[in-house]
Amino acid sequence: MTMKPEDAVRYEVRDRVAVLTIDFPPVNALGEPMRRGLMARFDQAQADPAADAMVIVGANDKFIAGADIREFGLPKSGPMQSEIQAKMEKADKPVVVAIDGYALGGGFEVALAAHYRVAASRAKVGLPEVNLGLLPGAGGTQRATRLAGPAVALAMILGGNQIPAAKALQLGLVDAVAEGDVTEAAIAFARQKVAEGGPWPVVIERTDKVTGIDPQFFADMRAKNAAKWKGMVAPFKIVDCVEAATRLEAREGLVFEKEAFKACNDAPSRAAQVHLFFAERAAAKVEGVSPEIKPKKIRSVGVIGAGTMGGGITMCLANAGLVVKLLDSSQAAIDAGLARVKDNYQTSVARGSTSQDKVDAALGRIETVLDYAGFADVDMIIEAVFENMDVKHEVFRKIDAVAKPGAVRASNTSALDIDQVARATKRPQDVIGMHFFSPANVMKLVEVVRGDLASPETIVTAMAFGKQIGKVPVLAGNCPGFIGNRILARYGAEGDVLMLEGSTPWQVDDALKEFGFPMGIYLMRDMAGLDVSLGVRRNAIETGAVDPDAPDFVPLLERICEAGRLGQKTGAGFYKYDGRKASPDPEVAEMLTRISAEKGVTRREIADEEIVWRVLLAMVNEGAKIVEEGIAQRASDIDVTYTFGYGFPKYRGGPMFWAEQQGLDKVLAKVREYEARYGARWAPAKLLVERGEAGTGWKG
Ligand code: T1G
Repeated sequence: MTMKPEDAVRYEVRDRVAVLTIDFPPVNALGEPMRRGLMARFDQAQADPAADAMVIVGANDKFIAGADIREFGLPKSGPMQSEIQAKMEKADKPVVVAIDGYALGGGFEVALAAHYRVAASRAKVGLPEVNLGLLPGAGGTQRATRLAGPAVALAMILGGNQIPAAKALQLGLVDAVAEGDVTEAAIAFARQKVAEGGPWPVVIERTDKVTGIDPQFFADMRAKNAAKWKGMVAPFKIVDCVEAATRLEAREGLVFEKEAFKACNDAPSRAAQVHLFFAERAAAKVEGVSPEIKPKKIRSVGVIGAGTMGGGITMCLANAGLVVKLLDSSQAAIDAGLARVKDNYQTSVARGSTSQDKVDAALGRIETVLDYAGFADVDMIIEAVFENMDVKHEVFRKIDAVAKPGAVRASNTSALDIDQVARATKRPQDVIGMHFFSPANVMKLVEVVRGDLASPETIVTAMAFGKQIGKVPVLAGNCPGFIGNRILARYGAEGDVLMLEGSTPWQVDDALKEFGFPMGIYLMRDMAGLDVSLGVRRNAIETGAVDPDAPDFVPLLERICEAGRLGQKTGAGFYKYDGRKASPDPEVAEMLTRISAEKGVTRREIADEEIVWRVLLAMVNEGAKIVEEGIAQRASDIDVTYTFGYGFPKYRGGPMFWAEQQGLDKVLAKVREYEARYGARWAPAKLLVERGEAGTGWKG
């Protein structure tokens, strides 16, 4: 039952100021009932002789989260946001918004149509539509530019980030910041403006920030980002709109923006990125666990291993406000690890992505310990030690000796069997995998790996903890490679067969880059170091996951490593290097020719399209198997994993979403074609057969 408009926006008058309180759970999004309520209450305030001014505020300490994303793609009804904004700007009483929590997207666009903006000191404002493949479509590109200038507007809209109130005040995006109750502050502010008398400032009519702008500024912005924005629509349209604000009359600019918004909304990228918005939130939900089971509170964490991963994890935890105790086996190892952490922080400060104050505060939360006894009081312990089961067992036995009962014991292992790790401790129910991705202080994805022995409480605690530290957690079952690396192994093997048949590392990589990946499989391996890939391969051969005698086994990696070529760090790998510059290497092409001959394969020209389809369908088919085996809770979790951890382009929504866009019936037909040509490795997943034959999406 939809909420009645009069309930979505409450009305009262305090000190001759009409206070319109938006209360539209869960985030005060601008859904139809809220828009109707806002319009009705606005007219009421405008006509109310007892009100000399009006304040618009959100209930539950938040203003407005933006347009209601659930309405996208649906026929619009009720008053349009632009109608409400036009009334606000024409009002003959001062309109003040009181912003607490956040004012985002359409929410901040409502604020920009007010005469004044008062923000609580803890509030944040932003125009994050670009994260949905969109742009601010209710005047945000025009009003933000006219209020703060094109440089600030572009940074804010292209970045899609949330700007703290103090910074927003400094940028001119809000007029005042209130330490106390922001509604009271806004009422006082409004009364002050009434006393001063009008006219009241209308942002869209301002010109001081948009005159005399050099058009080269926008051309440079497009050129600088052309590679990064390739395949996307919104970023380019955002630059166009901000540029339009500097050269068109206000109303023309709004029309220009409306057309640009439509182009973004109609593009496939909007559906893809809205899918990811909801998929990311769905991924955080653990199916089949009673809502009675609550996550434990995590306030302090012990990290074992001050290496690259341990250091990155430590930074991530300290940045999230947690007390971190970092342990390693020697003071020298700890000092080296801490030095690396401080270097990383200094790089971030130099880049302007954080402040020295924040870095100092984070460093103040990091303690170093040489003895496990230092972990006696922590709520969680994360080990990031060498990937060897004996080493893990030794570490978990030491944890047992000191950890308080119920402390969560997490392993950062990227491939080992988490149940085998758990069996080494007296409290296997408290053991969970938390597979971070390097660099751990940057990469958003964390795979929470649940073994059979993990308790539901441990699982929900680890998932909530993933969000608490600003990560995107995905729950994974305990199988070789979990979700991400299991799929990587499958499509990496398909890339190898493509090379056996006639392709090259650079052709495969270029085809994937053209599709939208920032980097191809082989360049990525060269950068990680081929000794790492070789170790993974040897492990797969030992466990029987890979058969080196199989006709489709391609020993190119082995031949390259035997030639002492271990990737970028040795100046040669799948590519040859001039410093960091990679280029095709005839030596590798020659190796491939020999391998094809040894295998009796006649090499052929392979089109990029075949490369993309075979690599992507290898991902999709393996992803479907992972879902049907229960290793992933849902198909969209595969999309979250691949877009947040493996470089799959967000504007394509992830491999499973991409497959749905092609049509699962077409995908199934293609996989069956490959199965007929190549045999068992292309046997279609049962889930794909069911959905492909039914012609539905993954959910059925
Ligand atoms: N519309 C509909 N539902 C939304 C929503 C929205 N804008 N934002 C959040 N939700 C749901 C979300 O799916 C989840 O639902 C619940 O609210 C809690 O969300 C014209 C066109 C506001 C910072 O992009 O960034 O305005 O899972 O878990 O961590 O120019 O939600 O409980 O069923 O994220 O406290 C622009 C998107 C829209 C902001 C809160 N605005 N939202 O974070 O809670 S486009 C955005 C967020 C637009 C205009 C254009 C965050 C949050 P469920 P949550 P949170």
